[in-house]
Amino acid sequence: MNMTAAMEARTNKPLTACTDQEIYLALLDIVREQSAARVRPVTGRKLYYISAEFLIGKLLSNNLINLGLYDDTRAALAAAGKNLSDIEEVEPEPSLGNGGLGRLAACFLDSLATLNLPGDGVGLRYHFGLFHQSFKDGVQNELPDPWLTAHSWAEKTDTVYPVELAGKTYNARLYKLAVTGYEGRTNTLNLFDLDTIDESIVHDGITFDKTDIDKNLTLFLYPDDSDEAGRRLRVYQQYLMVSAGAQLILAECAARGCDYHDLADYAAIQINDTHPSMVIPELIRLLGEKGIDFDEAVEIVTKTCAYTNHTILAEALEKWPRTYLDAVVPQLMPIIEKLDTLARTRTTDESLAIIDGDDRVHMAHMDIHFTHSTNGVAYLHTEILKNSELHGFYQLYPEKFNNKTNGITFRRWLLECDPALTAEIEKLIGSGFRKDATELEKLLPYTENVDILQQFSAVKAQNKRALADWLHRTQGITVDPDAMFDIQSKRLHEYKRQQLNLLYLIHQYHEIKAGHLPATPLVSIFGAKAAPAYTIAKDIIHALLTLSKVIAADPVVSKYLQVVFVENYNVTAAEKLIPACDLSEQISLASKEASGTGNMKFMLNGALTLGTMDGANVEICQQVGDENIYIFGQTSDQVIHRYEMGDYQASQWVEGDPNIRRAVDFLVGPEMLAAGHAENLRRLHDELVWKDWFQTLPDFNAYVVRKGQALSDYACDPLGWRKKCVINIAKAGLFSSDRTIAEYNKDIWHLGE
Ligand code: F58
Repeated sequence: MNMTAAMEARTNKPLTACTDQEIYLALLDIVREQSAARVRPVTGRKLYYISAEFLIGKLLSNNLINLGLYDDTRAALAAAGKNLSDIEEVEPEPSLGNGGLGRLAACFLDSLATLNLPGDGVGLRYHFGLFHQSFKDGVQNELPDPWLTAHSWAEKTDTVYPVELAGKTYNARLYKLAVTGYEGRTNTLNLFDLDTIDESIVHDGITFDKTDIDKNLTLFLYPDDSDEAGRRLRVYQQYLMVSAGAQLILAECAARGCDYHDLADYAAIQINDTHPSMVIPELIRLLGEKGIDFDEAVEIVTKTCAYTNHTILAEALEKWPRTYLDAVVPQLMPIIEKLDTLARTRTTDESLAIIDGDDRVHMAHMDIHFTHSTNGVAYLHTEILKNSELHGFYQLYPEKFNNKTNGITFRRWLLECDPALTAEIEKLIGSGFRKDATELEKLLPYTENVDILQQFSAVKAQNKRALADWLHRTQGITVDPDAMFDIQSKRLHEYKRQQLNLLYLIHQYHEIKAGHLPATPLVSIFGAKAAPAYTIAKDIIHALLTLSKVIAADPVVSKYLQVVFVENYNVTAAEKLIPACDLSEQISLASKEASGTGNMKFMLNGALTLGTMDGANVEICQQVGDENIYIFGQTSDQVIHRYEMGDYQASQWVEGDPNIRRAVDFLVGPEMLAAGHAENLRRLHDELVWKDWFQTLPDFNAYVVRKGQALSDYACDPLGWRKKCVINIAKAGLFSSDRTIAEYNKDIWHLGE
């Protein structure tokens, strides 16, 4: 396509005379037209991936790549003296997700369309997303994160479904967002919203009246659930999503000739974690309205639906008090009760019941009983589900359990975010890896070639300079691109152990002051949002921001160490950080990170992993070999054993180890108290000394030693380091979401058949 002509046909003036906004709108229009041309008819089974989150990131460049228009667009713009990256900045990032689970959903949509599989997403059109994070006085502040503009990618339709909430009928309007595949078909992300939402009710950050459902229902993703009104609001949201989603699914299947008895031949529904679990009783209810009796409806729904578990943290497995469901979705409670009775005919084990003795409804239990597949998201995670967390269910339904190790789309996480690396790879092995990621292994023979290793080093250096520029421009932060870049970017959670990294940095501060200089200057970069009501997580952010100030003010230490906390970490920021990373921090407490997907993105972009044997790190280690990854710390068996013994006392580790004591006590020492807030720092200190639920201290020394090794390898043997990086890139093929989706399709969905 002649992109200059196509754009100018829409702007009605030469590109040279257009603003970035005008060019953006012209490109949006071209992409819409081109994606529409790739919509294909559906035959056989179609997937509906229902998820509270779709963390899709900006769409312009991704769509241009997938439609094969990227290079031509860049060239056409360059000829007019314009830059595609400036045009990209016009686009707001959609705030439809939070973390790994939401980003996974987005990668899956990309792979489904790329593999030419019929598969749509179903979710909600949040107006303000999770929140926009800003730092004020060293503390996280939450603000709305607006992204909807008059020209949003999600298009309003005339389709409206009635949804009954607490006895009142609401109209769920459907918005459709085109999902383009790489040289593939176009699918749809279906997002529901209410016309009555009133953004003006939000005040003082992200506060609003949680009871005014007409006006608030789709304002925020995961509204604060620290009070009852907030928890009920989440139930309202979930039911809006599943009821409208179920009506859409039934309508689409009926339009293709389904008589509802054969629903499973037309639809496969993947329940992404427990937020959409009410789709099970809702479908049974709707099938009942179509004249299908309860027993048959249960059978149909079980055959149609499958469930993915993303966590073993008990507090994240939703259990709704029956009183909430009675109040918000009274039409579902009789069905959930019948499902509970039916489940009890299959097992006498009370711990597997749907409704427990305290009248709480266990959403995951309903999923496992009444879907045909339950999967974990990495080998280790699935083993832990089978052998401990969900062992009773595994004994009851061994055939339902399966593993689907997560993956990432290489279109966004290599082609789009790292064009320099992509070009380097292409020069060596051609472009086959774009479609078949395992072809990256063709890089392996080049790992002995010094010239080529140096070229890879040059690409990394270029990406680090680009990150330094971006940090300077957008956050006012200056970093030295010649230092080693060490990055921990992910949701803020104690199990992910940003606090372990914090203690290391304090340790290094002391070591440098004592004259024990590190092998290389280090820039430690963090990106993370803490849930607004998660106090300790916010204290960890505060401690890192305070330490950053303390180090920057020290003329000696600041020559070797810098701590950077990127504000408002999101997909756009990730795309800048990941290509520039040298050392990727994947340091969760073994057994707690279900998979991780950031670990895969960093590896693919030529960073080495410093990590525990947790989640997909285990499989990364298997792929690259022990010598090309920095593994440390307790194994999951050791961790689980320590929990079982119940005798872990953090204070003994503090008392018994002078280095640990020095690092922990520094949090409440004069330097930190002078720069930060005593209340936050004391609370974090006490948490670590008296609780440390995620066993940071037992892994502290191993972490210090292993990280020291990584720093010295990086500084003393740059070619050896680069060789390891290229091996990581070459072995990343397994972690393509195309592979993951092909496995889901083969084992669970059987789409198009
Ligand atoms: C993540 N879960 C897992 N949950 O933590 C990660 O290991 C995995 O790689 C990823 O899913 C994809 O499988 C996750 O992102 C959430 O964000 C929860 C949503 C509900 C509120 C609490 C956090």
